[in-house]
Amino acid sequence: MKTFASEIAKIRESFLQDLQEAIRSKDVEEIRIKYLGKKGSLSSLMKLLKDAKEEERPLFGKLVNDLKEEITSHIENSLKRLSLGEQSQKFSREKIDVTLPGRRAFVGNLHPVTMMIEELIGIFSSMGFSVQFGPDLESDFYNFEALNFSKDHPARDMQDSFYVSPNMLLRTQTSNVQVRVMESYPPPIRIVAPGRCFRNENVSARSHVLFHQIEALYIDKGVTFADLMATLEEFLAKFFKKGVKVRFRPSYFPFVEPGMEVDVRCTQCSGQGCRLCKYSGWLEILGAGMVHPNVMRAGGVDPEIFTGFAWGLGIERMALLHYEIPDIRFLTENDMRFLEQFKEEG
Ligand code: 2U9
Repeated sequence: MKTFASEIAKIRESFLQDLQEAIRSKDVEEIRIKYLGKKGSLSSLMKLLKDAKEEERPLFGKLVNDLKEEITSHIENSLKRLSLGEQSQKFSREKIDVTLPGRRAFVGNLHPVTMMIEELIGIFSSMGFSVQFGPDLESDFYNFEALNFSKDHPARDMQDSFYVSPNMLLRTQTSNVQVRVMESYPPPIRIVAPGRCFRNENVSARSHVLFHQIEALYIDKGVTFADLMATLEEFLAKFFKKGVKVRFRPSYFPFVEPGMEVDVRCTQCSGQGCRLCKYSGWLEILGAGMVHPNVMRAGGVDPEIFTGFAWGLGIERMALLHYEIPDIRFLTENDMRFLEQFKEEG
């Protein structure tokens, strides 16, 4: 009896001592485990109880229970007290200063190639052209055959185009879109087709394996070369601002006849000769021509009834000229220091 009662007193004393030293609610939790836990001091007392004499057991049991109640109530009180203090400390630490200016959210901007495409689409939609898209992966028919490329044309070579199978390749120009539109809709057709194109070239400051084009097609009864020249002059005046001088040079493309290349007077030196125009005084802007009768037939349009014009333009080339970018590779490297320069004000 004596040893059991003194054991209880010892535990009680050590508990009160421990509790006095507790600073945080975490400490109190540890104390709870130490005394009331499965392997705690009170559990060991219960084991002693088993060895006690029969007549002493009820009294011992009561003593253990009383101690357990006392410990529990002490622990609850300390936890309440400490966690209140901890909470108010946390609140004062996390105080929000509502008068501070807000943090700016990250705002991105359009890619210069996208801005260029949108500007060109804007001009052509104001002239009555609608926008059409087509697949990047295309069959030999839509990429070459329908466009009057001869069987032995060098562009068809494995070395110049990216083939994924003998009959399928990454398109080398967006003309596949126009052929598909000619097949699906009767004239009049007045569309522009922007999109990605791929050519197996050596990458340099001026050319890349991935680039973008925008091509146009206008087919109706009585469309003439004069219509083509007037449309291009109007477009170039809108794009390069009024008064720009335009030059037409005869050229050859398999899908048009006759074909030409179109230059504007150098925007930097007005024709004096500078690095931008390679001292020629002119900037080569696009290629154009009257749609070849073979191409009309391949698209299911009768060239005896309808005529049409088409042109094509490299977007990256326009972006380099327009934004004075020295190297085409900047456009695909995703360097934020480069891209952020195209952020608009505001
Ligand atoms: C159809 C019929 C004719 C589109 C044309 C060009 C001339 C041209 C180049 C410009 C720079 C390609 O990106 S570039 O290297 N394009 O010179 N494109 S006529 O003629 C077509 C298109 C579709 C059905």
